[in-house]
Amino acid sequence: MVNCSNPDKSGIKSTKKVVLDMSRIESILSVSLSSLRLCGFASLREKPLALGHPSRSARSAFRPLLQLLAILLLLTATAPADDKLPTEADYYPITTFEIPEGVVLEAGAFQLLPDGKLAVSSRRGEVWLITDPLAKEVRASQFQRFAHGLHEVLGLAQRDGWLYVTQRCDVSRIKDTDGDGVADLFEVVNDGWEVSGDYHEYAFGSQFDKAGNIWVVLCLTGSFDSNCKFRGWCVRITPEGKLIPTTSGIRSPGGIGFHCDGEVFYTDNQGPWNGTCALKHLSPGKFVGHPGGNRWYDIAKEAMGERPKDPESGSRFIAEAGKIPEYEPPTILFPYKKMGQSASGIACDNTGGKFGPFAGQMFVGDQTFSTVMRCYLEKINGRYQGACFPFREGFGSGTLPLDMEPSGHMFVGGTNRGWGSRGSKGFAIERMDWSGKTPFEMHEMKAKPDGFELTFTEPVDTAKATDPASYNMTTYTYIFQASYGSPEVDATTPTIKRAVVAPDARSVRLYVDGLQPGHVHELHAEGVRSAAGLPLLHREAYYTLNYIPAE
Ligand SMILES: [Ca+2]
Repeated sequence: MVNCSNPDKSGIKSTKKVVLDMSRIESILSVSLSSLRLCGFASLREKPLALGHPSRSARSAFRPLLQLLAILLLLTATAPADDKLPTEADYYPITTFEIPEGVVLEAGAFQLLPDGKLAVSSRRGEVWLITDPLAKEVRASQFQRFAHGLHEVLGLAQRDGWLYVTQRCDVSRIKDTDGDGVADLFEVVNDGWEVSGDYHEYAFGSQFDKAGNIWVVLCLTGSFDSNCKFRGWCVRITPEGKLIPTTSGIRSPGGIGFHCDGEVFYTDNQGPWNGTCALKHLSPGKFVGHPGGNRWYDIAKEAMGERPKDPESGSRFIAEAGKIPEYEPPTILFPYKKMGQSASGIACDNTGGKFGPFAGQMFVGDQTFSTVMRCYLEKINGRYQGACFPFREGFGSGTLPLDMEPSGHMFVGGTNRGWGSRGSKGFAIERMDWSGKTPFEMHEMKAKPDGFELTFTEPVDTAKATDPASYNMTTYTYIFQASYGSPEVDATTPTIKRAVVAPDARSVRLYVDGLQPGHVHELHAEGVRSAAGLPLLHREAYYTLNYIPAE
């Protein structure tokens, strides 16, 4: 096979080793065949050639010619085959908004308003309104400043004509009472937590849940400690403005949001008690891993009960989950430097197909990699777990907030102040749209008692998908420890015994010997092809197998 770099790694030309494989070469050459047709190669024109699929007779008739062309192509291997393949941009183009000159709009949160304007908050404490944010091009003239003087707004929600802002020190609500387009009424809704002035004490706020609450995740004071009230906690702010301590164990959030079923999740970042970045489920009464903030159980007893036992440093997530009833292990681990380095905003595709084939799935940003990842969640033994997949890279700055609109458009905000990012701009506001074309992707990765089931967005080439050699799987986990981060540990290599393709060619059952509870199962499906001959747009998946289903 032609072992090139993933085509979505934009700008990286493959120089890796090239091994001959006729089926792949034919796929490369389908383009050449089309070119020959265009050039008036008469006998080819008589064959009913579908683009990308030379018929069997055409293949045998022209095999010597194909082989010659193949050798020529390989000899001039400076033109990698992957350049001919579709890219992420063919399916999910990005539109970059022009930000007014002189404005530092480090995006913190989005909220679409009933009048169709998009509110975007900034880390510099401003709120801007963007008129017609779904336009083909969005110009600086469409921006108007609505509020300023707030403190690092990382949450927006709207209700009854008020815009609710989660800022570092409180949840407030603001309103334009005289209709001049600028907020003039500011009210504190709740300020029941404290700040010390430490730069790390971020407060990320959700939109409203079904009961009308805003959920706020409060970063620790730095990485290890909680120097003032409720740092390291998730709290809910009720419609009446009351604060309810909800979940302990937070370290350093990068975003908060809802799954399509209304459950609340946040992202936490690599550091103490977090071997790598992760998506975590926020359930009332639970503890999600970092005990630094647990000193506040004394004032949270009414909602939370007694302080849970601290986890044992050097242990593993699943071992501690077996010992500490309140502990909720990470839902999805994002392997460090593979999927990203700084997990951020969360958005769910509840558009019923307007954003493409991933309805019901979750999207999560990564600030360092300037990406949006995709997550498939399922509930096993009453707890969420699932797989993450690469989805889209190439955003302009460090991805922070994501917001999916019912129309099927996703707004993506960026900032890289404090932490560098692959996207080199200091800040960015962008929109990701679905082009209407369906990418060939792994759609879901479901845990089974004896392996996994993969579903695909397009039918697969049955012969290739049935070959266990089309797949490669390894497993590993992370140390659950008080010191910073963790390498991948406890690595194993399970055996994929059989791969069975369903009659509709839309799914494959992988029968695996050696599943490891508590491990990430890293799958590479390099050999899989669609029935139309394309490789997967993204060939890797990472399933966090906390629990193996009984059936
Ligand atoms: Ca006003």
